[in-house]
Amino acid sequence: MSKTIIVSNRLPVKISREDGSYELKMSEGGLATGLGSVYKQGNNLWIGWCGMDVPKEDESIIKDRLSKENLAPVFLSEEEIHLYYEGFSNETLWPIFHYMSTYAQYEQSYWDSYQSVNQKFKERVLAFAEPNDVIWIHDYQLLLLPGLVRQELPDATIGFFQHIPFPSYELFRLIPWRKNLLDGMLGSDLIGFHTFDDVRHFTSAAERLLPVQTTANVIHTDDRNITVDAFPMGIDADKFNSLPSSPEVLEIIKNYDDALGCKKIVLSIDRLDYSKGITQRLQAFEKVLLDHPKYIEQICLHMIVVPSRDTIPQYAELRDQIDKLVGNINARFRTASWHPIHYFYRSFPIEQLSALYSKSEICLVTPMRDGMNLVSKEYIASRTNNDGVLILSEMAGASKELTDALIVNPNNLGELSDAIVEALEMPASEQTSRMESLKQTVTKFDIKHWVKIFMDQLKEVKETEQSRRAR
Ligand code: GDG
Repeated sequence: MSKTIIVSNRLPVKISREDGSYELKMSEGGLATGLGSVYKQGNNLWIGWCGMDVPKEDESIIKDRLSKENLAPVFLSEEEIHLYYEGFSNETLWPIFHYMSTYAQYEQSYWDSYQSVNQKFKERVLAFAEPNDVIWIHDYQLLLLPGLVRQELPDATIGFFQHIPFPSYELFRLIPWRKNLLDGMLGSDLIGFHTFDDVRHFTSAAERLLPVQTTANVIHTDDRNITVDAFPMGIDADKFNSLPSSPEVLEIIKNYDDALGCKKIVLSIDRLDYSKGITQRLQAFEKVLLDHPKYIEQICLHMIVVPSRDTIPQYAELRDQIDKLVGNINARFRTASWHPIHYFYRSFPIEQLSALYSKSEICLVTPMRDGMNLVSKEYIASRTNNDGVLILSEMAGASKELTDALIVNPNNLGELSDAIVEALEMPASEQTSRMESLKQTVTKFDIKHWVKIFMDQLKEVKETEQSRRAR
């Protein structure tokens, strides 16, 4: 019987070492939840890096522990993490794919390691895969993997989904190894992105750089057809909708009522990343206080920045910039009983996030570029009274679906601060009509729907391709 294999850079599990033994904690993230219905069944499995440097002699312990959960680890050395993950994935592909080309490094050693780690993943896939299996590969760390697997298993069904944007050709062409990356991706039968713009950029790059033809969203190589399509990812909307009424979250909300000390809360939640527009958001908030002093002692920005990639110089620099901006704004505007920005550089349990989503009158999501942005959807799903206002950057994939948010260009400081004021003043009836329509979208197109439509289309394109070949 055929099985499904999910492959991603990281496994949906956190492993920690305590007193000489290993502890596993399953991830509660959206992708892990959505794909749980797939990888936990029967012989299906999920292959990925286990998230830590494991001593050789302990590898078999980890393998055995994980195999009980249908997980298969790939072991990466510290050097591989540095060159393949921090290096090529996050210092070459990430900035280019997010239109920050001046941040990109083109290091031969990064590329060499990216190739060899993708080979390593291939070996792991081949250790489990059989000819009729369905293999679903995720994201920009593994762009070469579909092609590598295809060479060994020509009949395998291979899907690939990229969670970050695909840039326009003029950006993508900057990468010295651009053709190899496209060749790798074209090993798939179905390639998915969050938006049609990404689909368009990808097919255009393939047409310009490779000897392929395209008809609509199908790319024809000499011997195969590859379908490219948009699959906007959703969230576990039921979970975010029911969390605010759970006893744990109600307790946190009760404590917040006394502690937050401002009439209206503007919420901001991101990983530390220059693509997320955090400094622009701070400047816009400052402009609101400057231009509209009536909001002093009335509003506050509750800002969570989750530590991420801070060994990479640009991330460390960004952290310093944020510290400085927050310090300046708080020093400039604070009063004896109030300060405008509550800034946290750490991550919180999901119950705490849920409490903040339900307490905050406004959610400010202003990335310079974002594949989708799930925070915007989680905020909507958490608004059980159908009030609150989402301010959303037009550069986030989510803006294509969430058209009833206040949509802004994050580079336009004036527009951003006007949107904050508009949100602060928005009548309750308008909030409700916008939020009801947003909620319909987020509830209908949730994570389960996303997994289903991708898997269904993968099956369909494979069947079409097989019957074409049989003719
Ligand atoms: C990539 C793409 C695309 C945040 N703080 C905490 C916490 N979070 C969770 C949120 C949300 C997730 O992290 C962030 O998701 P995003 O979509 O906003 O961003 P990326 O991490 O950059 O994800 C992105 C996504 O892939 C999916 O395809 O949307 O465009 O860049 O779920 O809730 N979770 C917890 N504590 C925190 O403090 N537990």
